Amino acid sequence: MEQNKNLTRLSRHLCRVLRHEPELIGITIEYHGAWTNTKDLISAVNAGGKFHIDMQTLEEIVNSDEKQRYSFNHDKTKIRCNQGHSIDVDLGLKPQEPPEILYHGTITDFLNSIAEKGLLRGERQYVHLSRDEKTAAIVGDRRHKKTYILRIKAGEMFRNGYVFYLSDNGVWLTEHVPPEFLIWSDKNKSI
Ligand code: HQG
Repeated sequence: MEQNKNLTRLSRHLCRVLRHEPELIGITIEYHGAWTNTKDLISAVNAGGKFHIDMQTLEEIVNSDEKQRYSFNHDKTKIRCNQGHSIDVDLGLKPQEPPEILYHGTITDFLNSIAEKGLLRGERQYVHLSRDEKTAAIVGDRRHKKTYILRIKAGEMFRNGYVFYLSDNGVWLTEHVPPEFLIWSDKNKSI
């Protein structure tokens, strides 16, 4: 149990430096592919003093992550987060046709603003959309407030020229969802 908690803390730290703040531990993220050198990452994490990691632990985190947040390259000399970046990187994802409907889990506090402006990417490179309601609910629930699930007319957006990508771990990404492509159920009904 304690071991799991440590791995979760370590994994959060890895997400933070690989997606948002590489400068925190002095690593560099390649623009193309968002890769960082695995050995450099391990040394930099350990030099930070707060966490200890070795290759075996890193492999355990990559393999056991419930959202498959990380990938190694073919020979494990490089590692990256599959999505979620706020730093400027090109994951090299190819545009894809999305399913007709996608889902977005959020909280009721944000609904007025979303109704007005649509879904904005905020700090991240893309708006994150889920392929099913269950996954969207998990995304919304992590804020521990009243969750709301929006449906997105992704097929219609696609036919209107909006570009979608599918990350290696199954998250649909697009730059902006304008309000006209949102499907609302009862706004006051939480799930
Ligand atoms: C909301 C986690 C007001 C949006 C998750 C969301 C996901 C607006 C928040 C991944 C808005 C941004 C991404 C508008 C959007 N007005 N609020 N116009 N448009 N929002 O964290 O989708 O664990 O950047 O609804 O599981 O919550 O990190 O995006 O609530 O997969 O791997 O602004 O992050 O994955 O929050 O989560 P986020 P998200 P990881």
